[in-house]
Amino acid sequence: MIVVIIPTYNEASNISKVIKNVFCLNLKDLNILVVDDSSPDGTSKIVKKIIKKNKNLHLLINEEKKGLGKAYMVGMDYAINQLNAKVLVEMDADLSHDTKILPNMINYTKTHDLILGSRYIKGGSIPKDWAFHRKFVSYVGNLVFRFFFSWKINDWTTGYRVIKSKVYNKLKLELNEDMFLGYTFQVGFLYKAIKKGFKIKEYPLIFIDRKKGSSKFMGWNYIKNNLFFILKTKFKK
Ligand SMILES: Nc1nc2c(ncn2[C@@H]2O[C@H](COP(=O)(O)OP(=O)(O)OP(=O)(O)O)[C@@H](O)[C@H]2O)c(=O)[nH]1
Ligand SMILES: [Mg+2]
Repeated sequence: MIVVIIPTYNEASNISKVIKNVFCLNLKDLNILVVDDSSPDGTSKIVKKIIKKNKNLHLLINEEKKGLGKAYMVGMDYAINQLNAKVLVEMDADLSHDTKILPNMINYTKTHDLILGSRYIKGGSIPKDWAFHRKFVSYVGNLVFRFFFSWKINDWTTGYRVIKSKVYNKLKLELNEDMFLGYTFQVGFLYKAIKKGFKIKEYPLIFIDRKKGSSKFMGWNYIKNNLFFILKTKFKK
């Protein structure tokens, strides 16, 4: 079973379309799990309506907004324990992640444990019309992670990933810290997967900027949390 996990916070304008795009791929044994943090815009109501017509769609609602990492951890536990997932997919709800490349990414699970949709390899890209500060944070952030952790990975912060369940099972106890509740989850997960020797592949991703809904990306918080993670990892005794 493959479970595509889509974390949502106020994605009412995008959620139906992303669900449709994934199911249109007609992949065998594929379910979608939406993990919503009680979005005030009613995202979960829309998902509940679609569930009535589609038994391959599931919804988890967190009472509180505890961040992206927490949503993924809750979702991955549910996907593995309740839906018997062998492969997990991380995908944003805002249509930034091209679903058409998903079958090729999943195909690489034959030879790899973790497949990253990568914006910083040949064939991949970040949006041309991104504001300067977004480009700067993304590009320089990735350089910093490469410098401190590994030059072998080009896109450390991508949120489009195919992950064998065994990778999450191996890492989850180490990720159960406050530090990983937010966006730092992505970098922390990857760092720990490399350290454990899992096989990683990067696949080109042309990242499309969101057209609807608003970004939850908080620049300063993101930088602060990631710097804290680097310091803690690199300079602890
Ligand atoms: N459940 C949950 N989902 C979240 C939370 N924060 C963000 N998300 C979802 O995580 C995904 C990525 O968030 P975005 O706001 O698109 O962040 P981003 O892609 O880095 O930023 P943009 O490019 O500006 O969209 C989206 O599907 C969000 O709805 C959260 O606290 N809880
Ligand atoms: Mg986004």
